[in-house]
Amino acid sequence: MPFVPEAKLSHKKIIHIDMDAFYASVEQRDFPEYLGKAIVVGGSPEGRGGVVATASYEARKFGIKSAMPSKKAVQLCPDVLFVKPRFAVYKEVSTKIREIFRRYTDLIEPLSLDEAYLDVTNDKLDIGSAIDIAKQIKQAIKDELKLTASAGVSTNKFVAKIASDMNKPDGLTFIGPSSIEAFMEKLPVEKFFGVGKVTASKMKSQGLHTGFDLKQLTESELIKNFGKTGKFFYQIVRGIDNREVQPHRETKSLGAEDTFSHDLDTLEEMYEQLEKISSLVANRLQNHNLKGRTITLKLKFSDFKQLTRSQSFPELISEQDIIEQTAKSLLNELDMAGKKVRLLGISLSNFYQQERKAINTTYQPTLFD
Ligand code: DCP
Ligand code: MG
Repeated sequence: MPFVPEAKLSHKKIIHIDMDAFYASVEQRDFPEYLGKAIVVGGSPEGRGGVVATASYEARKFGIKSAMPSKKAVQLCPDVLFVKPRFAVYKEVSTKIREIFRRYTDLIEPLSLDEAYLDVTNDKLDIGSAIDIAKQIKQAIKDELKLTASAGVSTNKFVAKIASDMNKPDGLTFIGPSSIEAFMEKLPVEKFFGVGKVTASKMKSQGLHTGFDLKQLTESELIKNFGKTGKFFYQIVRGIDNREVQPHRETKSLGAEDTFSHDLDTLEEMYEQLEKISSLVANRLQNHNLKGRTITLKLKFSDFKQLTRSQSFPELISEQDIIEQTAKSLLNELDMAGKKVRLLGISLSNFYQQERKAINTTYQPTLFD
């Protein structure tokens, strides 16, 4: 047997799979009249419109994206077709892709209906090569579900997730242990977990453009500058991410948040953002078939200080109106004089017990929450 250094033996094999333009691809699959067309799922061209859940690749060519107000989508592409979401169908496809994953491993951590981490260090079929497993999974999704997925293969979750996004659609990207550090050094700061537009521009103003630049800072400098995420930056630029794939993670809360390109200092601007965010939260709750009793508003200020305020209800909530009104009234109770807000978020928690067991995914998991 050839000599294998111990460090090599302990490498995990992680795959991150993410379906391509998920809702839109399902609609194009089931309704061929949408094939080759610019379509968006969610939102509507009339009235308040709400936001777009996702856009077909044809629509993305016009600059249309997830979470964009419908009005903006129409401005970018007047011919865009609005399609009503069919959550039950997406849920069914999601169950089927998880069944495909389960042929290879039970260590599956879904992040949303269309995305999951798989730990295939010891795969059930003894295939061994994570790249081969990723190829087989992609092929099974194509053959059995007539959809495409993109895969990232690496030795940790962070790099696998970035990799799955690199060659979309229908991509397969492998970043092996010997290339992780070089890869992280070249990675633009925007791609780092927790770096929104504001942090990115703050980093750039300090001459920090890539992982290489971040690597020149000490751990305490990073923590001082970027709060608790700084600790994660320190490790990940060195290729270290020891988070396990967690197969039975319960949903404790589900929500959405946004970091703004400029700090908000008027209540009007904040209200406007809360409207958008509550529409996203309501979508996601529907997506996961969840209702909760507690609504939490989260704010992060320009000085990185953060606070949350919650309100609980006797009954289960999932309606956008209630979420929006509650978030606004929680905001009204705060003394916002002279405060600048860089992030707003709304989440629901305190789910109905039965649902809580059935579902094991949060939409955008936060590393340190
Ligand atoms: N979704 C949503 N609201 C968002 C983002 C996404 O409702 N702000 C829904 C619609 C997407 C699905 O979740 O189809 C999966 O999200 P992704 O971020 O993976 O986006 P897509 O699969 O649509 O596109 P991509 O090919 O970039 O993964
Ligand atoms: Mg996707």
